[in-house]
Amino acid sequence: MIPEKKGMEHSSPKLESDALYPKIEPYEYGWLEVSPLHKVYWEQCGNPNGVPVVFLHGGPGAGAGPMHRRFFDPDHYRIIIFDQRGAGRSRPLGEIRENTTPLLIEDMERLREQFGIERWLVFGGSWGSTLALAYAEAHPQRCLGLILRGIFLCRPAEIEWFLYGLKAIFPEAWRTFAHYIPAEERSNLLRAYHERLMHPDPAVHMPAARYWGSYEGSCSTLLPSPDTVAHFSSDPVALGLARIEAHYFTHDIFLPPNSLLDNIRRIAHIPAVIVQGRYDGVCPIITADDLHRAWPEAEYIVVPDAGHSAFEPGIQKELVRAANRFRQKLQAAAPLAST
Ligand code: STX
Repeated sequence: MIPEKKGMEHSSPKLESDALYPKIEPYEYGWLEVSPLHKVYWEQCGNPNGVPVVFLHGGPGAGAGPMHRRFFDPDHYRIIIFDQRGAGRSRPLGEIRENTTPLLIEDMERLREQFGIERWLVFGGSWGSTLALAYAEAHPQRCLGLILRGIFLCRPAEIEWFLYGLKAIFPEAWRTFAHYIPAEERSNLLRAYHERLMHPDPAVHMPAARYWGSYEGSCSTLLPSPDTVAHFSSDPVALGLARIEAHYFTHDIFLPPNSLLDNIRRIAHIPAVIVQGRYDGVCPIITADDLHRAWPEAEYIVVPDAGHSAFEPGIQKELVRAANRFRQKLQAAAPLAST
């Protein structure tokens, strides 16, 4: 019953691919002055009349990049990517004043209003999933759907895991990270790093930032990835990532304890997909499992052979598939969602 290949060549429907979309350039970009201090970089790619999707990067402080444009069908989506306060191309880089979760949520609302968008699909991994949940719970009526990856709720136990627990899986990377700090300060790595990272002298803050970025990069993939480590320990990326993470972790992300799970019913009706790597070291699957149990309405996809990064092969594939599946859903929901 196998059809003849010859006859199939012209008649078979185009097979849906789950690969990343080709490289694209923004059709528009700029900086939004969200306060006298902060300018937030934003860009728009894809179809200006398409269904809006906003991409939330990780960290906090990791910044976005050209690869993040490629999860979304550019014919269907109007892709909005921005660097959160103090991260990536936003200025000043690594600035922690006026930098809190509620302010990031306000920035998203300003961007949405500036672009005349009524509702958008929200896509975020890791810290991006944290911010996506916080945003959606504050503004559920603005969300067409949610695609979340490598779930991070930033609860004290998760921060403790990131700073100490990961030693069980990545002891070599952890030793390099921890032993940068003198033994007598090692019982509070967050405080020791925070102190150094916020020091005004680059000779003090830059080495600390490189160690922090290298540690996080080393623990982000299932298989060793020197490119990932090099990227996250390179000076500008490391400084934004390390400073802003240390700032947010020191303040328990500026939200009441457990508020993301406590308020989950506010968004239970929003169509959502959760993608989680079984062997995610940075954001262990127990957190995604907690979220899934609190929110059984959301589709939950565990990738059995993946770590943390969005570009782990199995994760990347599921994210593209999720964004592709939302095309049908959102066509009906928002045929001309943008102005
Ligand atoms: N940080 C969680 C987070 O958002 C504790 C994150 N973890 N790794 C990353 O982001 C990068 C791979 C983007 C560095």
